[in-house]
Amino acid sequence: MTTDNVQMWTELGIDLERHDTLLNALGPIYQDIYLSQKNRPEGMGFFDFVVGDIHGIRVHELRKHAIEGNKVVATYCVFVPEEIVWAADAIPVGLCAGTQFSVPIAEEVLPRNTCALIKSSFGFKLGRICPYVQTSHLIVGETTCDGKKKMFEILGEYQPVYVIEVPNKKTDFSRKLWLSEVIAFKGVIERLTGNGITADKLSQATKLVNERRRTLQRLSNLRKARPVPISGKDALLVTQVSFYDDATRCIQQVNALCDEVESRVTAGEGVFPADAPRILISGSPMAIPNWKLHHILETAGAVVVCEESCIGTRNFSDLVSENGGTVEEQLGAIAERYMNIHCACFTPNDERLDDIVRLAKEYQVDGVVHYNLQFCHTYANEAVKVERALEKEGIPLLRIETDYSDEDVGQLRTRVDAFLEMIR
Ligand code: BJ8
Repeated sequence: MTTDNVQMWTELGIDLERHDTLLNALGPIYQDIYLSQKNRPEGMGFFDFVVGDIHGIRVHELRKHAIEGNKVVATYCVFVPEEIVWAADAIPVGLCAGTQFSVPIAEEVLPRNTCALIKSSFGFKLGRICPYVQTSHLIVGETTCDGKKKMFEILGEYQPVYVIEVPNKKTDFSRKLWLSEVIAFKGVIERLTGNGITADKLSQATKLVNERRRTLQRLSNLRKARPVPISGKDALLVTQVSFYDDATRCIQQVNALCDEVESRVTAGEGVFPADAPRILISGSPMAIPNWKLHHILETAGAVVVCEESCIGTRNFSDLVSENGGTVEEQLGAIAERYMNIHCACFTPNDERLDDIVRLAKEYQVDGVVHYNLQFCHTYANEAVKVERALEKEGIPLLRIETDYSDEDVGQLRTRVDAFLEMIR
């Protein structure tokens, strides 16, 4: 822990005692879950470094950006069009909300029977333990689920919050509403930054974000190989880091990692035996440092080859069309691309069922694990339809409902073992 960091955290109003406890706990967990893995690609060294310095260099970069008069915009959901933020010379940061540590703090205010992701994110602000939140000038929320949208009202008492309205249906009317929200968001960001968004800036931003999506697609495609050249845990970490690391650096690092992983595929080299059960995880997103389910599966002999979630394919599968010449055309392309995110907040959301079946086939999985954060009603209810869709295709499914605590790890291990036994 450098003096520089401590001074920065103090200036940001961080509760240093709590923060120390959090960082001191993260080290041994990371050692146990990540560094103990065998035969990892060398390119993961960069991502280990980023996690090892999770509240250091990147926060310094954001602070420098802010001190120079620019803005930092924090988000919680892949529905927030980050192209618009980049185009105004602001930096978007996808906030993590994947630790149990901040949950009891949030429960001082929020009801206990709220999903862990919501509680964890709120607890970070309430407990003043996240320097990314503290650095940001605006938090952008969304109306995706009831718990989140009501939490954002309370969060707004602590920090400026703007809520973008995501429709619940995909009708023509909803698409118009969404386009108007995207246009309104552009105005919000222009007012925040004082910078007008031009066609040129928006085009550059679109290309940047698309490029990051392409590199993540590249890594994802490499996981189709048998044997699998990279663990699910490592691939998950790469996506988690991509939410807050500098986009250009991230693209370079992911591409370097992909070059190495590609050579492994050519050499037929894997991190798990070729006959290890291949698993697709589908459901709620897993924010850093939520590695629980991947760790359980991969220490039970299975390998996670794909995530149908907002930390996986939903985040990078689709690109924004780069053909638009005017700002209006570009905003239209952005709105269209984002409406293709098949989140369970939509009704109906049959496209997600199609995605799961398609991905299960493309990645040649032996089974699907439906991951549901406890108290998340949208994904819990949709799991019924996922089950039916997979049953029709003869693809085995295990439904898991859990939170961020370690209390149910033993029970989950038993269920995972039984599932793997069945599909082997
Ligand atoms: S687009 S999945 S990132 S909303 S798990 S907070 S839904 S109660 S996270 Fe999500 Fe955007 Fe959708 Fe993706 Fe609510 Fe459910 Fe909690 Fe959730």
